[in-house]
Order: sequence, then C-alpha cells, then structure tokens
Amino acid sequence: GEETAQDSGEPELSPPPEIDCEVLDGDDLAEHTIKFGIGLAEDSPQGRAVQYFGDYLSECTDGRLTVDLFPDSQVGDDLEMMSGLRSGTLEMTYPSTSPAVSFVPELGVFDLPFLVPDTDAADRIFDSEVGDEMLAEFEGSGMLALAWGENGFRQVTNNDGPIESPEDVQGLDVRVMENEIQVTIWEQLGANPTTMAFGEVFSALEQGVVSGQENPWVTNYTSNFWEVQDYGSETRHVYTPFLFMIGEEFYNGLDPAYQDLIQEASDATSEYQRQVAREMDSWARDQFEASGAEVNVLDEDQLDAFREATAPVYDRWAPQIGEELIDEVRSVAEGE
Ligand code: TK8
Repeated sequence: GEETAQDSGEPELSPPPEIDCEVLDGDDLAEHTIKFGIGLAEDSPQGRAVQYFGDYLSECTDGRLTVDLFPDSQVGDDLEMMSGLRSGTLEMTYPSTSPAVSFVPELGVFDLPFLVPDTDAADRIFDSEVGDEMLAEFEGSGMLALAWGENGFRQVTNNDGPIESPEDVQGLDVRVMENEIQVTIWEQLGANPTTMAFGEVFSALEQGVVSGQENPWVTNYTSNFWEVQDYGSETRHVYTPFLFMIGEEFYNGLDPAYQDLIQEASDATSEYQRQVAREMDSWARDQFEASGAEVNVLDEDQLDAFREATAPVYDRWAPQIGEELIDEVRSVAEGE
C-alpha cells in the first residue's frame, strides 16, 4: 500500500463504566502482579479494556492487585499464551475463540459464516445460558473463561484487488486463524488459505508470503495492516468473540474476596470492551482508508452471494459442532 501519514486522531469514546467497589484492605491480603498478554495493540479495544481492568483491580484493592499488560503478541500468540496460563508463566490472556476450539469444540459455532447477524445478537448469545455454559466448559482445562469479549465482524484485506464477489477471492493467498472451520470457509470459496498465528501476519503480508488476511476494522487499523495492504473489503463474513481468561490454578489459589472482585471486574470489562469495539469500528474503517488503502463495503446482494457460496461449510461442520447447539445459538441470536 501507499503509505501516507495518517490522521493521528483519537476515536471519540464514551467513558468506561464507573468503578464502584468497597476497597478490600486487610493485612492478610497478598499482593499480586497479574501478567496479562494480548495479541493486539495497546490502543485496540482489547488493550484499552485490559487497562480498565487493571485500574479496576488496583482501585478496589488499594494497589494490592495490579495488571502488567504485554500487547502485540510480545509474550506469545493466542495458543502460546493459553499454554502459559496452564503452566503458570502467565496469569491472564484474551484470545479469539477460534484457536480455543481445541479445548472447547462447542466454540466452533462462532466460526460458522454469517451466523451472528449484528452486535445485538452477539450480546444476546453472550448473556444467555448457552453463553454461560460455553464459558464454563473450560473448568478443569487449566484455564477459566471469566467473560466474553468482542473481536467482531471480520473483513478481508489484500493486495490483489477489491473483493466484491466470491469470484474475487478465487486463488487468493489468504492467512486464516488456526482453526479448521475457517480453513473450510476459504477453501469453499476457492481461495488458498494458510493458517498462521496472529503475531506473524504483519510480516507475512509485508514479505508477500500471503496477499491477504481477514480481521475486524479495529484490528486491521490498530495492527497497522494498512501499511502493507492496498485493499479492504467489508465482507462481515464471520463474527468472532474473544475470551477473557485466567489461569485456573492461579485463580483457585487467590483469596475468595479477590476471586469475587476479579469476576466483577471481568464483567464490567466485558461491557466496556464491547462498547469500545463498537464505537471504534467505523472510525477504524475510515482511518484504514485515510491511511491510503482502498475500501469497499458490500451491499446486501453482494453479501448474499457470499452467504450462498459458504453455506456448505454448515453441512461439513454441523455434525462436529452439534446441530442442536447451532439451532440453540441461532434462536438466541434471533431473540426467540
Ligand atoms: C489476536 C487474535 C486476533 C484474531 C486473529 O491475538 O488471529 O486474526 O482475530 O484478534 O486473537
């Protein structure tokens, strides 16, 4: 892409939810620094949410609990950071659900194309019983999922040309997440998908190992993909969540008052992170475009062509994910 100095403006964001707690104090309460690793940038919704979470904990413990944020895959990629939680080298992380399906196969429901129509539907799923059940599935895995987050609607960026129809992605060398359902989507479209950890994507694009990748606008912008991509196309082909995770052994070893506080702070952070992600989405698209990339937004007819072309992904994966679960998630999404 042609690099231009982009407008370094900040997005306009609503204030975070008020931190409302009785400060935990007592000489018996230990001090902990929570190492929190994330794949995305400090100024992404994910990074901003972890900073809020850190403020929450330290304010409510008079500085006894603090958070040390390691952004940009500095301490590993999603799968490595999850291993870190299990082995105790890292306390918390915020991975996408897609690489976490090896622990909880039900999460594969979120890899199905065009399942979640809008963010209200995402909230209904997250705040439902089936949403709680999916998070609870991690118990015993060495990691606990405390809350949902929004990764968001994924949009394709690449260097071949604007994507308006399934024909446009035929033969496209595209990086996808480490998840077999994602691979099937792109194979079904006739593209040439390569799985790769997120931390390697920028240099793979820069070096031309792949021509494209797909992520929400906030990531496409805050991870600087505009520097190495000429085109961005709003395809919304799949909505993927984040998981707000903590090491199980670490959590179980904490004072019960800390455990309650961490759960409460996680819930507030989940609310805040979703708010920030939504407030930054179209801003990030504009920034991506203002940085010198060409952007196109698909209309309903164009999206229908993608819906139709990717429909066989359901037939292929529904038996593994579970037909019943898919139906349940769909009806919750529709508000039934
Ligand atoms: C960041 C990833 C990222 C995801 C991906 O750690 O891998 O493309 O969308 O957000 O989880």
